[in-house]
Amino acid sequence: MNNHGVGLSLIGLLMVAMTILEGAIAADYTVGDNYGWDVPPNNSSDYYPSWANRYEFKVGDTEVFNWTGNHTAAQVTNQADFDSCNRSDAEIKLDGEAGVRVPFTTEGIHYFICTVGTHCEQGQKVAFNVTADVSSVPKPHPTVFALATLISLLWPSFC
Ligand SMILES: *[C@@H]1O[C@H](CO)[C@@H](O)[C@H](O)[C@H]1NC(C)=O
Ligand SMILES: *[C@@H]1O[C@H](CO)[C@@H](O)[C@H](O)[C@H]1NC(C)=O
Ligand SMILES: *[C@@H]1O[C@H](CO)[C@@H](O)[C@H](O)[C@H]1NC(C)=O
Ligand SMILES: *[C@@H]1O[C@H](CO)[C@@H](O)[C@H](O)[C@H]1NC(C)=O
Ligand SMILES: *[C@@H]1O[C@H](CO)[C@@H](O)[C@H](O)[C@H]1NC(C)=O
Ligand SMILES: *[C@@H]1O[C@H](CO)[C@@H](O)[C@H](O)[C@H]1NC(C)=O
Ligand SMILES: [Cu+2]
Repeated sequence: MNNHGVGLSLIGLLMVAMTILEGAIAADYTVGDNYGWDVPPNNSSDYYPSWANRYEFKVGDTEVFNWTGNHTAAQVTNQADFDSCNRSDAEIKLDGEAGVRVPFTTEGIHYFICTVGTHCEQGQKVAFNVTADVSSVPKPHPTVFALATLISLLWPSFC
């Protein structure tokens, strides 16, 4: 194998490694960060949307609803029910008294509300825009691709 061939194999290896690595990265997100899952300050309807806007949720990620007191994390199926805080088909996810972990297994908008009292009307609701896990659409990471190309170009000068 000549130098160029070695360089090309290296690119291939890096691409495979990167695909495996990206597939392995799944994040946990605590809803509301340190504030947790509660009626937002000042009943702010913008509190959870602006929290959610800071992240890109992927299939394989996990949401952690963390709370003290009397709340639920309940999934509703559509935007109309979410907007109107319609609890009638809400699927309550509970895993103990103080919180629940919800892994995202599918793409799409995932809607959650609290079904206690008027908490939902007071802004305790959150929608996640969940997109495909990058590992299901394998493509080289731009940085690694650039690095691999650079290494392959410089390879002869290493010898
Ligand atoms: C709540 O609203 C009051 C009055 O508008 C404001 O002074 C205060 O900073 C707000 N608190 C939060 C946490 O947004
Ligand atoms: C939040 O909503 C509740 C119920 O509607 C109301 O009693 C309370 O005064 C509101 N709090 C603020 C800070 O607007
Ligand atoms: C959940 O909230 C409690 C306080 O209510 C805090 O001590 C704990 O660190 C939080 N857990 C996570 C995962 O954020
Ligand atoms: C609430 O959801 C239920 C079940 O999906 C539906 O039958 C009902 O019409 C909804 N109510 C409103 C006000 O949208
Ligand atoms: C929590 O709130 C619900 C109303 O949504 C009520 O039925 C229930 O008794 C409350 N639980 C506690 C422990 O306060
Ligand atoms: C969800 O995210 C995707 C990818 O970022 C975007 O194309 C789409 O418009 C978003 N959907 C909504 C309803 O925000
Ligand atoms: Cu609540």
